[in-house]
Amino acid sequence: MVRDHLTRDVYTADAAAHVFEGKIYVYVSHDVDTGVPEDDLGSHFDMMDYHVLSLSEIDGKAVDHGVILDIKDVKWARRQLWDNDVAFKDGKYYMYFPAKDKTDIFRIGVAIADRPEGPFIPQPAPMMGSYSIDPCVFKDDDGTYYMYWGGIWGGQLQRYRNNLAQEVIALPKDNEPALCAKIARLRDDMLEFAEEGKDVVILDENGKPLLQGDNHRRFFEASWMHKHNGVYYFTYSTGDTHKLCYATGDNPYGPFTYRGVLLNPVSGWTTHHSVVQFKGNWYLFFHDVEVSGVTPLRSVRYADLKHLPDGSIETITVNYD
Ligand code: FUB
Repeated sequence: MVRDHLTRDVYTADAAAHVFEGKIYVYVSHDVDTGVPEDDLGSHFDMMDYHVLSLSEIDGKAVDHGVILDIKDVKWARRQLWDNDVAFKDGKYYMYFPAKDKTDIFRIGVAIADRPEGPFIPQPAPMMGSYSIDPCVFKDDDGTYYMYWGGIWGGQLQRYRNNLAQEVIALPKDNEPALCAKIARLRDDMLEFAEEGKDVVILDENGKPLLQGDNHRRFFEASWMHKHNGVYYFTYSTGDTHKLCYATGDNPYGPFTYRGVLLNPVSGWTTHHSVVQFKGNWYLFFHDVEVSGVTPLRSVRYADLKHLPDGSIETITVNYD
């Protein structure tokens, strides 16, 4: 069942849903209309703060806890607070967020809170060696935390190879292996990477890496990781083909094998999500633009997610009739 939007009072996107203290907390980008024209770099996603909404019951009313981090408090950041994620460790909540720095390069910052609803206090500088967008932090059963991140086009992933900025900025050719999302283990203090970022490789049915030209299946942005029955599910957006897809593996680093579509295209250009288990059931949180009718102003909603006995996931479709 596809459920209604969490709120119509503010525009919300890029939902990162987690269960903390028995409630679902949905950390969202806060879309606003600042008049920036739409372009292929996503300049119109000109967000300046984050909100978090909570649900005590899956069909309850969402509570908007208001602004939990404001760009004016992030000294290194210039603009565009895009998708964030939050992890809990040893009594503290750690928010990971991308923003463009004073030179218009995306970096990933960390902000810390004592409560799931913030306020989050940013660290004075972004994470060392961080780049691109869409951080997602996954805690494995052994207590290790990993960050997945990256996004092409406006997300600037094509500027880097092997974690190094390139002089010539280009995507791989259509017949070359696709640019991958990145993964790195986090340091025990949660503030920095503990290792170099590695490629999150997605293989096709023949065990070959997906190609850049395979834009109905290759990675674009919006990494998320969840684990079900011991299987690691890497889910992501295909960007210009507007799907959420999933790939499975037997460890957090992969490689992962492409399995199918998780969410068919929704209204609006972007598609971005999270997967969470609450009281024994699984849910997909995502956004569309049914409320506003325009791509830059998105609204988060959610749907039941079903893992099937063969390890696949039932494809979700929003019916706009
Ligand atoms: O919200 C800005 C960007 O749009 C996100 O970082 C992408 O994943 C896409 O949802």
